[in-house]
Amino acid sequence: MGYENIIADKRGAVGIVTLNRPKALNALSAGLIADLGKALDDFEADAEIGCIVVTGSEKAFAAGADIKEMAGFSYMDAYKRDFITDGWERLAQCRKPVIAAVAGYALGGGCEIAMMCDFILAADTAKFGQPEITIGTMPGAGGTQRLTRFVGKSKAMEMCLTGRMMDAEEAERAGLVSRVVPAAELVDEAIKTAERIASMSKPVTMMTKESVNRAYETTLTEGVRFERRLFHSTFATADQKEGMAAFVEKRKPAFKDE
Ligand code: CO8
Repeated sequence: MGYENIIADKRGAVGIVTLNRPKALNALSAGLIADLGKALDDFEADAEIGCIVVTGSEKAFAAGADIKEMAGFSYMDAYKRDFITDGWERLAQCRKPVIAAVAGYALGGGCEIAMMCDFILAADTAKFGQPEITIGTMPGAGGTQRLTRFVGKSKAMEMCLTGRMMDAEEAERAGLVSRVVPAAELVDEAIKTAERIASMSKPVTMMTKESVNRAYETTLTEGVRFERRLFHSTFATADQKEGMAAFVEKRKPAFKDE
């Protein structure tokens, strides 16, 4: 799995994507986004993989879209290639669970792709922000929408209008990240968490992810109905039989992903 802009690695049941453009603080060039999309396609197709981790470097998860690449775009350049939907949304469309492990800068598109993952584990060095306003543009990969859902209107509005960064502690308080860990432990902790998720029944983790995500798309009544139908469908799986039998027999379940 050789890529120019990322490192894709498989550790047991966990797929790991490390964004790897260190000289540009992992700025999200078209090439990087294409590499990320291909790696996700491979991990999704690999039946062994039950969870994916996306991470960057100690200094930067990603410092945003590649400013040098897009600086000269005309409106027509952006419109014709549907700049943003060409590849970026691949992460949000993953069916397998994806964890963002963020150290250092997660700015602009970097913050946006972290928010496309299912949850964010942050190093104590993490800094989140939507600084597009400071370079004469605005978030374009869901920043105004997803950040608002994570942290509420007031904080999202302040961050998008001023470009102010949020540190890891504030991000945890605001609900943007699930947990903060020491920077030196970030990747190990993310992999450990991913291994735990991957040890569950894979189809049931996918259903659970689908159901949680539904909460962002629908009313409470419809969301609960959707959840109920998926919950009922777990009783058609061999893994539900195995999981409950193992509990009763006081042993570890051996899920078969069926
Ligand atoms: N794009 C291109 N190059 C970048 C970017 C970027 N976003 N960020 C950093 N770099 C490059 C720098 O140009 C520099 O390269 P060089 O050495 O060749 O000059 C190198 O990375 C190191 O950067 P700095 O010297 O600036 O490092 P500092 O430690 O001094 O500063 C910062 C770190 C604060 C992160 C600073 O680099 C910075 O402010 N970067 C830009 C942050 C930003 O504005 N991000 C938003 C970009 S716009 C965006 O993301 C829009 C998203 C919409 C969706 C996009 C769809 C494609």
